[in-house]
Amino acid sequence: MSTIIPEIKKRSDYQQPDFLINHVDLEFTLAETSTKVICVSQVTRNGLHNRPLILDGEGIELLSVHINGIEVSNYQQTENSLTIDTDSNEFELRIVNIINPKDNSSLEGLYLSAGAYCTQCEAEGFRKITYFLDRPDVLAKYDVTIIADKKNFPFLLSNGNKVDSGELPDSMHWVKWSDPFNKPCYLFALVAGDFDLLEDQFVTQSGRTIALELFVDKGMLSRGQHALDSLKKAMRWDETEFGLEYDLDIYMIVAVDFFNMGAMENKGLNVFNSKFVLADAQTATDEDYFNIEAVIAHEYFHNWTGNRVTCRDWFQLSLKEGLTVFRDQQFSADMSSPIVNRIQNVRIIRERQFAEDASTMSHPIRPDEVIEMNNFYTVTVYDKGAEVIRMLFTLLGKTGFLAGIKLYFKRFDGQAVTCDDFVQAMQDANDKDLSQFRRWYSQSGTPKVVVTDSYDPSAKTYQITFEQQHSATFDQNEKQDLVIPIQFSLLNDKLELIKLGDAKQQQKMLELHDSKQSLEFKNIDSKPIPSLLHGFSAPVKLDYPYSQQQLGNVMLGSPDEFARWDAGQKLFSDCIHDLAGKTQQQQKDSINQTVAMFEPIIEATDISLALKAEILTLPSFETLFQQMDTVDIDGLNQSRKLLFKALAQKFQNNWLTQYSKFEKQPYAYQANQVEQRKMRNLALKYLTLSGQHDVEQLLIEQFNGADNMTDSLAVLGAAQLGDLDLFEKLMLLFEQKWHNDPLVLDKWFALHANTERPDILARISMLMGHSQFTINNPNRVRALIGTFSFFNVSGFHNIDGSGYKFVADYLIKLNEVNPQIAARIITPLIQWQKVDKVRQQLMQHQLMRIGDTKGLSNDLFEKISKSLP
Ligand code: 0A1
Ligand code: ZN
Repeated sequence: MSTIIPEIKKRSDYQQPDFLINHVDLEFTLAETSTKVICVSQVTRNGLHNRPLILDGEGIELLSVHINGIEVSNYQQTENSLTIDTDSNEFELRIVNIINPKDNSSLEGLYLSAGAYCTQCEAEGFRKITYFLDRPDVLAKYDVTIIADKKNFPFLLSNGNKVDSGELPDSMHWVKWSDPFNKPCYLFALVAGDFDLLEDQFVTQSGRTIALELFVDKGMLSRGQHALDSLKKAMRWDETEFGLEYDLDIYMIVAVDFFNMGAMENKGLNVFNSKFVLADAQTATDEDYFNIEAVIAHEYFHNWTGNRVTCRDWFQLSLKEGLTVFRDQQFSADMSSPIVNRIQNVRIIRERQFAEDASTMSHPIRPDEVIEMNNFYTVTVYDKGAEVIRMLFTLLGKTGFLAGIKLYFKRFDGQAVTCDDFVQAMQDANDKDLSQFRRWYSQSGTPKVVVTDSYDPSAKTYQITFEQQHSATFDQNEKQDLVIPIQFSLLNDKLELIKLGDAKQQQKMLELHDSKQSLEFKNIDSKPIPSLLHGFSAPVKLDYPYSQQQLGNVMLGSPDEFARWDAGQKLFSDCIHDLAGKTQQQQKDSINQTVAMFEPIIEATDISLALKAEILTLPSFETLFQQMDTVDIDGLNQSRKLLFKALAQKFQNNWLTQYSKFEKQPYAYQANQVEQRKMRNLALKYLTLSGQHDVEQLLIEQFNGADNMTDSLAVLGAAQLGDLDLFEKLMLLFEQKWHNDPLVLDKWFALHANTERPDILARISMLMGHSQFTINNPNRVRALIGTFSFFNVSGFHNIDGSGYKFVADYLIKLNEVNPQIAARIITPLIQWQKVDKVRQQLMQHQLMRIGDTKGLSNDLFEKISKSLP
């Protein structure tokens, strides 16, 4: 490992800032390699002390420092700070510096994205723009002037309202923006470029008219409408559901091609990865449409949960992210199918969050220690964080939850606060003691809830016992009991619901807070089947000794759609796991038995088509992986394929019926069409796998006749699964059609990257030379290298270690270009804990190689150093 050990920051070390900045005047003169930044801050000393002012800064060329108009030179500069000693308690600080956006490939601070200037300041990117107190608890009002060449940069944008503009000699122009709201510098944004502009308006519930402006690459205007419509839906939804109205007169969204994450909620000026803005039927799938609506909403909802009330320090990130993800999940559920949404949320938790918690990167939703903050924009902070908020919602009820939210804004609007402040508001508004619940914020790991039951036929009583179990994680040995809401119901053997409790309720909620709690039900005629964890009421692993028959009953008869889906998934996964060590005949028998249980689902009329398609979808390899302590990679992959094929063959005729029964309509992103496409394309997959000889014809017809990307891509996905020559042929045609459209081509890169073939590494190396591929664009890198390492099981985990070496070689290069993306793509390599010993060693060897890289970033250092024994 590299020898310079970066500083570990601890949550418990939090100190108030020594100085505050309440107003900032920024002036940018944009030039590719030398942009001039003038930053005039109104600074006040915070408290009685005589410590110097220490500003953060990285990669900045300092020109001058003035205090109250007088140039000073008694400052000290280090690689990442500027220290200024002064006696003044209140002063104007003027800093002039130069930065180089062109050479900034980290995509943090000010950088160039395909010729346009843009910024990304969360979490700690503002320090790459100028020396500043780059921490979220320093809130200031910003006035920003941008000066640039008018021809190439007709649009000059920043936060707030445009207050003035003018022309300058040499075809330059300037625009001044003023943001009336206090904000931390991570919400600052600047964009300059030439775009196509889509304009609209939104009238708020109180009657104010808001200008909506969406900026996209030239020629992409027709792909912006869905994003704009989504924004208006999100604005209305936040008013009706949360009573929250937008607060500025203008809301701008800019789509850029080079972006590390999904999007960024900068006040009044969101910057988006173009992947989450641009859509039309030809180029975007139903999933893309869905994601765009969700991400647009997510960033919009941040205006209150994140911007109006922000985080005191970065350890509190889940304060804004967990809450905002919960809000966007509720919104998406209201906009489309709640059950499909919930299933999707749970898949993320089970495939990725459980994996994170089982790895050396395990951390609570409010981490205690951080080296590189960018490493903590995780599924734990975001998605488990949202599950924690959802549990509060379940425990307090909608009314109680909204009362808590109201109090939270009343108390903290305009402030930078902590997760504890949030829970306190929930507690006070509901008069409910949440002290034990708070442990969800400090404890990492996936709890296990073990359920046992017994029935006494003579007394007609049924007893059910819930026990919570917690194992040590890599970051924490000591664990405590949590408050776990468990929603459940009981079914009798006729699949009827048994009434529970006095209120004649059929669903019960147990608040499990002790390590073990039992409930007893009287007057029960026969041993019930428990339907457990309705709606995935807590992010836990559930353990109940279900028989296959009982699972079948829950799948067919539970009142809760989530529980029905979950029972089906368990039937599938039990079958897959049990195949190991069986003879071929035993495997066949057990597969047939499982498959037969799904027959009634295909025929079912009491569930939506969308849910039906979800139930008939096998659990992913990643989900199955997380269910085991040690995994035989090849065996698991093989077993999953066996079941997949058997389902395809057993229901061959049904798949053909499902495939053919829906009348084709011109593409629209509408619920009924989406679910029909989903079922039809699932059926197409199964048909291909079933080996029916005329399936090629179907594939070709759909490929040639498709008026939308969902259907075209489904053909490629199916052909890939069938291992057909046709796959290669169609991929070629696809590339010819879309080679000028990188966002579409990403789908093609990804399909190549997760194809199982012996020469996969040669194929990926060749694709790295494709004219549209560049290591500088995170979307390309994620599509090709990310897909390979996360999803190509046989290629990445090749027992000769070539997959690991390939990824490691790439990461060593990417470390220099974009450490943030490198640290994301390393994830599968650090998750070696469950694989066999041979692979563990191969993986660790590659981690060590990366660890020895000269100039290793903090991002990679943190992940590798934790992960090596
Ligand atoms: N706050 C954004 C996520 C985000 C975080 C960091 C970024 O760059 C380093 C960019 C975006 C969100 O939750 O959408
Ligand atoms: Zn967010």
